[in-house]
Amino acid sequence: RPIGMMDSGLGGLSVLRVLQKEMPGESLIFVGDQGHFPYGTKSQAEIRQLALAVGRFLQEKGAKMMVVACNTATAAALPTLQKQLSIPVIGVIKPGAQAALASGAQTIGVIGTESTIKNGAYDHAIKDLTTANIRVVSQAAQPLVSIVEHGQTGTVAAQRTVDQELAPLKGQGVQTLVLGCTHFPFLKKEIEHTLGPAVKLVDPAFETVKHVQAALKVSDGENTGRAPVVELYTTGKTTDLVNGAQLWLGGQYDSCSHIDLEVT
Ligand code: DGN
Repeated sequence: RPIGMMDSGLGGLSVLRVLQKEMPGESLIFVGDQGHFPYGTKSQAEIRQLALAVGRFLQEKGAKMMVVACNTATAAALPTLQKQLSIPVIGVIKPGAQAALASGAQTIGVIGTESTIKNGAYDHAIKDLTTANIRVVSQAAQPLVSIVEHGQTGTVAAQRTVDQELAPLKGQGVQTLVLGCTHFPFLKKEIEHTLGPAVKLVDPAFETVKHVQAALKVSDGENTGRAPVVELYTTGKTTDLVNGAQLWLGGQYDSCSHIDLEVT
């Protein structure tokens, strides 16, 4: 059975590409809820409703697990999804917080969508994991999401926007910065250029995939011997997801289809 994944858009592909590399035998079903993009400016209740609709779709498709490859949806909906779905659900925030703490930083910066930062999800996750006196400096950087979604990375305008959005983090003593939105690893070069080599960037995808591996080792002994299949679905335009998958997965997928979700 496949592993199900979701995001509001292309950001989730930054988690999918790591999963594909680390677990090449797994079939994957990815839903980009691009018809409802962006999640980052919606209310917690709306995000919960949408994430649950995607979760139900993945479950009906036979997914054995749901990876919420979206910080905004993880922050707003993880406990709801875990309660309402019968498959295990893994988010990106606890893994991201663990990876940030493992870097040994005393001052951790977090950038994310408006919703993730307002929710304080990383502050809580970090405080839950340690009693050490860690300073967390959070900064919403919502405009960076659209740059990635609209294929504008690597442009002068992208660099200018990253410079502007991250300016408040400068001079705050940030040693490690969590890319707390799955769209942001696709702007890694621009972010490195703005902050310089002294700031370590954490992409939660790597630790998230370790959580997936650990969960499957316990719950799944499956090995069908069949070639893995990667299916992409979008609630928006298929061309948008196809273009993203071409750019960020190097075209490594089998199909891309449009779906309408039943949002209740
Ligand atoms: N990729 C989503 C996240 O990790 O938060 C961004 C959601 C959005 O605003 N589109």
